Amino acid sequence: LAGQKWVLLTTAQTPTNIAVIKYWGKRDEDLILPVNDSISVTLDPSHLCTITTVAVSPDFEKDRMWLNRKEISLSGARYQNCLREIRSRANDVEDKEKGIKIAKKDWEKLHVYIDSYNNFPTAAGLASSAAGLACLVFALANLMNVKEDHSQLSAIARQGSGSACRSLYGGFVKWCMGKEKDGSDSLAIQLADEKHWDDLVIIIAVVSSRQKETSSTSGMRETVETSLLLQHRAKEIVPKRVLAMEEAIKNRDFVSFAQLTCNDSNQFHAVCLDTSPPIFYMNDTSHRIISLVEKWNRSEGEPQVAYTFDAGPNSVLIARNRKTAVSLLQRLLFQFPPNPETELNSYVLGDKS
Ligand code: 2P0
Repeated sequence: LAGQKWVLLTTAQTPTNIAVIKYWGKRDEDLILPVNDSISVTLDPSHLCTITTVAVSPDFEKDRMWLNRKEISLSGARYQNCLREIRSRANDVEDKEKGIKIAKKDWEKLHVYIDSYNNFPTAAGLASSAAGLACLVFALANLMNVKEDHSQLSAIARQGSGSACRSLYGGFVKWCMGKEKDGSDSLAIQLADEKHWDDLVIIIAVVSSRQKETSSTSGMRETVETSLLLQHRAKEIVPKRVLAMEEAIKNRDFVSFAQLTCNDSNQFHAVCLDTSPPIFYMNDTSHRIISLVEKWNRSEGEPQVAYTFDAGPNSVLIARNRKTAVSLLQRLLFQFPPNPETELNSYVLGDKS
């Protein structure tokens, strides 16, 4: 950025989120409106996250973006929608130290540079778009002095990627599907903050860091078009499950939380299998991890660990406390001894030591 008249910049860091009641299927593709509510847990921001710096300068001739140090196109509708929505809410900005003054009306003419970096594999089913788009919207909102609250910003992030709306908050978050045609009430709310249930330990077993074959966007489009099971899930199953999950979170009821989380993950993958042609996100290693957890939970008489899998084979394991997490790691390492052939690595999240 050397040689510019002036540059104003800001940096934001946003964690990814993992759904425990899944979003899968849109009722409006352009506005990104889902067919059901979803609930997620936001990870500790010091682990899997996106870091985004946004800069503005009168010398920038067009908007540009770099993702993981490579320039990417901003011409897609999703980026354009987020940029337009944030710009339309921009306010006066003044940096007295640098002697910079930007009037509200000037934002329409000024261009931005965006530098975004994921500290984890992109598009490998670890919700990179969730952290990425939430971070982009949050950073731009800070730069442009947007006054909207987190829920209103979440409705903008949603237009970049559905799951991104849930990354604007920490703790447990619900994306309310909303009823309005314009999507104004399809936004995220916080159910409980990050301190509410801090016994939980999340372990992500990276089964493969390869990019997935079917993107979430095209996968869910095919599911909406072909799966009858999805309609039953969205209308009959998820509304009841969301209420039960809200209750489990409120009461820190791990038994119910784990059962609902595992059931919902399995139903999401059943819906993928019910798609024509079928979509397979999990692999043999994923299935072995499910068996390991199911057998252990049954032998203990009640769940110790919950598992959930997104649009990829990597497992997210939620242990009820640190002691259980240690035991889980031992079991995983015993069954999948680290060697290049198994491809299984573990990251321990939520470790405060
Ligand atoms: C979720 N997933 O609730 C579900 C579970 C994957 C499986 O949200 O098209 O990347 O950008 O709205 O948000 C992945 O979908 O899709 C996702 P778009 P997105 O986390």
